[in-house]
Amino acid sequence: MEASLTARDRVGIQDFVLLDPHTSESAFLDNLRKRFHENLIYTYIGTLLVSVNPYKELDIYSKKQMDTYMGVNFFELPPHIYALADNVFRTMQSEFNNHFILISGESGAGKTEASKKILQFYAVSCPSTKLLNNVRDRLLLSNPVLEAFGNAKTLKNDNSSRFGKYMDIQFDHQGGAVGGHILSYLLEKSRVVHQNHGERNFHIFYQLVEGGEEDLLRWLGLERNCKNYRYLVQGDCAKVSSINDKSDWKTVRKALSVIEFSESDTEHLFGIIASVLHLGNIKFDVDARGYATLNNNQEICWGFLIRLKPKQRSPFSVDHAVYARDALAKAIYGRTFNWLVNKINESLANKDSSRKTVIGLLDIYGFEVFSVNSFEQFCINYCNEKLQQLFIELTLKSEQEEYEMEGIEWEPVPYFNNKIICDLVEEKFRGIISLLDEECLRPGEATDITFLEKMEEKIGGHPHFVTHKLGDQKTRKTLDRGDFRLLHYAGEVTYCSDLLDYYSFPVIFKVMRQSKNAIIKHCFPSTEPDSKRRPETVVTQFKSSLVGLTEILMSKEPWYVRCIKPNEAKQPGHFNDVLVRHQVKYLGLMEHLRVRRAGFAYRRKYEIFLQRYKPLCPDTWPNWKGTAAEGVQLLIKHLGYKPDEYKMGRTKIFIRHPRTLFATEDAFQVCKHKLATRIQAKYKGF
Ligand code: AD9
Ligand code: MG
Repeated sequence: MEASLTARDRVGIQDFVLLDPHTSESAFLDNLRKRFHENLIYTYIGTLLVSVNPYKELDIYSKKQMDTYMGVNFFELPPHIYALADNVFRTMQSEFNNHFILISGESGAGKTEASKKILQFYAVSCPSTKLLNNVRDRLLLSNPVLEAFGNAKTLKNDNSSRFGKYMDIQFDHQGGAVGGHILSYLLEKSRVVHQNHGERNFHIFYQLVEGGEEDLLRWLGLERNCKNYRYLVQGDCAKVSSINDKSDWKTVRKALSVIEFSESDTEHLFGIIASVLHLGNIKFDVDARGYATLNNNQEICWGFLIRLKPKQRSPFSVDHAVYARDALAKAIYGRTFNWLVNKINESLANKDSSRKTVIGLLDIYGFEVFSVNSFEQFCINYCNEKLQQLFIELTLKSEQEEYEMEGIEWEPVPYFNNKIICDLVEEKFRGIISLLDEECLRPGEATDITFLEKMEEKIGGHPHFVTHKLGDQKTRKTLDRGDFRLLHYAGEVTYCSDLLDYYSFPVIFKVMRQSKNAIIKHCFPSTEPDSKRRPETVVTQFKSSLVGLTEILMSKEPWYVRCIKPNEAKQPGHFNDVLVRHQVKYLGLMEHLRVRRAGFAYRRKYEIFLQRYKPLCPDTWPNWKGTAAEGVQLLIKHLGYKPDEYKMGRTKIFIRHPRTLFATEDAFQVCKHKLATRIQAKYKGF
């Protein structure tokens, strides 16, 4: 039986566009499953790449594989992330414009791995010189450093990104990688002081304690035992079988030196990591009047990196003092992380002012649902809504609008537009963020419940918003009084309503300025905005940063990698139909396929198309007086395009299959080569 299966039966089809035109969701799933079981984790929908996490090492990322994919047309080899990377690179070079690759999918689906594979491909495949090798190493090694400080083990993923990352790789005229720039988005700072059961703090803490050299630990006053640090044990899983903190420590150390961190930078950096651990161990006693006192001067000395007077008394209750301690630990870590990103950027910066093109890589924390979801999940999931919205805008919506505008006959494909959920969160005056901001303006009066009531009053009728009081008709599941639920594009999430901005502690921040640690001094400047003037809330800042990101992306040409998680158990070989079907649905893959199939893979403005390909029929042009559209018509007649292969729009030519354009492009390359040889021959001997 097995032997009689055709190759197509066994390995499925490498581009969904080629499946039966009436592909059902089940057929889509069958194809994905077949390929997954054959270790074929990549499949195309046109130029979009679908990737299913194999949860095991595959032998498909070698240098040899990279070479195989370099400079080869998209559809000539089995789908691969290298094919996509190569195609983006070549398009950038031939059109000399900017691109970005949007990598999306839920937590643990393989986004970060995908982004690393792309970066590695560029590092290996781009033309290089000794100077560029430096840039290349720094680009590559920025990853382990940022992952150490910004990733952590969660229940969903042992190496979960807890910050959003957008990285521009800059290329010169020859296609050499000459620099880079990283933008980071909202780090999940609460993890520094609290981890849920089965989760860890950021990797760097464990790396330092497990792998740090004896001398270093002694100097930092640390013991080689994670269990001794309150900030490391709350999740009760300091050791993770898939993670080797000791060897990761060595990698990070080496990476820091390549990225040109000086000895004193690294000393100060690890000093801060240690100080956060010491801070976490500070205990407060209660004095006769109920105020918190500090008797353990040892920890506070390490913690604040300065010497305080013995028996320092705080003006807080113990609860407040603990809260202030944790707020400080979060602030220190968060600001140090930003410092780290800036420092890496300095090392990646390209000083040469000649014009460059960029490929942007977007790898952001994926959609996630836990049993308790708080402020950070709200931000992460909102960010994913925004990216889904961008995807819709750039593919489904704009694609269909373009056909309409260009007067191309078109049967519209219906799709779920998640704009309604984005609006629910971010609309001015009545979106959740606006309501949250309003509540933050009433410190002392506003509580979780007043915030909840405000939401019930203003957005209670919204079909994607549920609270206990509003009843559970929309989801038929019970809710606690303090919670609210959002029906996200990717699933329902119940949030606890303690999203309110917290108090700030200017007194303690002032203390930080006395620190001898250069990074701390830099991160807590004396020109800190006046604490009496209310700064923007964290969530509003985040919203603005996402608006900024959208603008950056909209100015570039998009490419997509949609990552799928095959099972919740992080196991190889398990393909959970229900889970995958759900992702195929919410990622909008079926709709994308329908639009792709009914539509046209390529389109070019008449002028651009004509300009590039007119050497292919040289006799026509010297006395040519017609419009660009007429010129293109002549050109494609000469090239022998069949009527069903293209359509002429108002301003552009639409080409149905990539292979048609590839054939034209190949012919063009041959023609260019011939021309160059002829010119060389002509001038030989001069
Ligand atoms: V999150 O939103 O940051 O929590 P990601 O980034 O989507 O998530 P990640 O890339 O970290 O997920 O992948 C999770 C794990 O899956 C990795 O640590 C690997 O163990 C595994 N993985 C993912 N992609 C591949 C792959 N192409 N080959 C082998 C992979 N293993
Ligand atoms: Mg990630």
